[in-house]
Amino acid sequence: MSATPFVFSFLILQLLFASQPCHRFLAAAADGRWQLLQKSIGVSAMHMQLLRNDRVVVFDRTDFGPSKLPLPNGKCRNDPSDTALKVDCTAHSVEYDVLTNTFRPLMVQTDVWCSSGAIMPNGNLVQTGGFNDGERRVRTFSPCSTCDWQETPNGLAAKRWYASNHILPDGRQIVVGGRRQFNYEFVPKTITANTFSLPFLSQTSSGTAGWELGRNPVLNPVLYKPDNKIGTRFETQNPTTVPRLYHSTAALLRDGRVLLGGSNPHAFYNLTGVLFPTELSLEAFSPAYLDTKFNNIRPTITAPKSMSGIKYGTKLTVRVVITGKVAKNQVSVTMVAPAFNTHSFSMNQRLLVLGNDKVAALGKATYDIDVTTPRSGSLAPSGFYLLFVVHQGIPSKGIWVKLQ
Ligand SMILES: [Cu+2]
Repeated sequence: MSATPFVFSFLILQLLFASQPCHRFLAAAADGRWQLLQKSIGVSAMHMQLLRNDRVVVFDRTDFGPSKLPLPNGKCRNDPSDTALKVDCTAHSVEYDVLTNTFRPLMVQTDVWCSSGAIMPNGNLVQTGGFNDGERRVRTFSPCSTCDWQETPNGLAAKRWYASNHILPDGRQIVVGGRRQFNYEFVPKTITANTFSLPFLSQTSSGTAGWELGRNPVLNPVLYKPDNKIGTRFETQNPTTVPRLYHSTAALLRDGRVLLGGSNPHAFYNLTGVLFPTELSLEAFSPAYLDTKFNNIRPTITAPKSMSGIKYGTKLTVRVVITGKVAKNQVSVTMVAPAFNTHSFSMNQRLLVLGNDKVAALGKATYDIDVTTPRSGSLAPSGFYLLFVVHQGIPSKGIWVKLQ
């Protein structure tokens, strides 16, 4: 299921803008750039998870009728309990490859609608719950180019639709709540009782952000700059042309771009005749910090190599190349956990700013940055992180590291 290569689609976009000189994207006043990566991946990106191989698992729901992407090799899902289609030969999940801008269909067996998940210490996505026949499922996706979903029936002790997950210091996930579930549990299950009451969890009493009631979508991203003076910390970026409503997602990629998908899905992939149609496209947003005018102060990490293992509470030397003038007191090393995205927010978020011990120049443009890795699993559970070097607010491309 390969599609337009990245470079090609980017050129198309540039041409499109060039032919519309009055297009507001060209406004000099604001920053940030949008790329349409895929016009349609066939499913709506209601949930997204970046994996350690720079591929993103995307899924929507099975009770929506046929998607716009057939399953390969005549595969079909036979599901007598599905509320829309008992036999469905289309995909409701895809794997999107960031590096090649291609995607392939994946097969979920049960309804994953409005579900939750997190990356485990071994790098596998463990996703939980959903709707109808999917509400007690635990599903695993391990990163490999031919892998597909593995499902465990009754993997959850309680039915969970709209739960929230977070990784714990010991590497388990806590799965909290879900519709009418005022309790939490752990994945993998413990031998003893696995649901614990949490009575203060409650639902909103009124109001809704999605479906036919959503209005006034926000098209401009906002960059938050925590070190700026109060009153100047939010920087508005250039707008997209694609409204992304309630069921939309955004994931930080290793190269610093943000992948966006999903919106307001309508039953049966209804793409016309509604205010905000089901959105099957994927876009990339390049915030102002990726502008080429910052390339002379942008670090390039040359060591360690991506996928290196790092240990707790030790000195780590990160080598970078910065061609321009370096402000040694404005260099930091960060680690970002790949979050699980759904409903316009990310669960299992974690951003670590490592203690910067020393920046030493080695020749003309090469620098060694000594930092201390996180002290324990309480600060950073074991697993895969994106490590970035940030200089004067401008990030390098990330590398994957495995903290253990
Ligand atoms: Cu939802």
